[in-house]
Amino acid sequence: MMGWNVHPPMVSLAVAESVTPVLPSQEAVIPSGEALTFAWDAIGGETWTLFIYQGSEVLDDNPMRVYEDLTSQTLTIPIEEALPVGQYVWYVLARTLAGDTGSTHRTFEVVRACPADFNGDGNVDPDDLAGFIACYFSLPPCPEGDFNHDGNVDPDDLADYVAAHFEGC
Ligand SMILES: [Ca+2]
Ligand SMILES: [Ca+2]
Repeated sequence: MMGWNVHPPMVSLAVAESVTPVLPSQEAVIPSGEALTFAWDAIGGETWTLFIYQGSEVLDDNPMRVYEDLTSQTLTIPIEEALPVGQYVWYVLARTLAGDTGSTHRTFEVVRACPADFNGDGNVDPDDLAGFIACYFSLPPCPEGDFNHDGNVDPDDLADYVAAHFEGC
């Protein structure tokens, strides 16, 4: 008599061995308004969840974006959903029925595609100059006042912004 040929269900019983961020690279600088592609390597895993946090630290309760149930090891955020200018940290969870495996955390920064467009409205006009000056002279200066990204807000930033402003984009 022929036996029943019973196939077990296709279920992974092991957690993923590893998941490793690939793109964007650590501390990548991405111009605003561009599609942004994330990619990761994984050993094991069935689906992936991508977490993106604003700032430079993972605050577990408060991701800015969560992309769940991804079935490939890449995700592109389209231009229409582009992230605003700022610092971000991200990681990926590789998920199986047996549990989750998290990647290391990576940071990246979204910067203005046109630095002189200080208010990000697509034009360089006097509003941008006024906005930069207000930022520069506020106490304490707002972080965007560090126009040359050297960690300080000082007269070099004002000079660099004014030069960029009159150069335009
Ligand atoms: Ca503007
Ligand atoms: Ca500076």
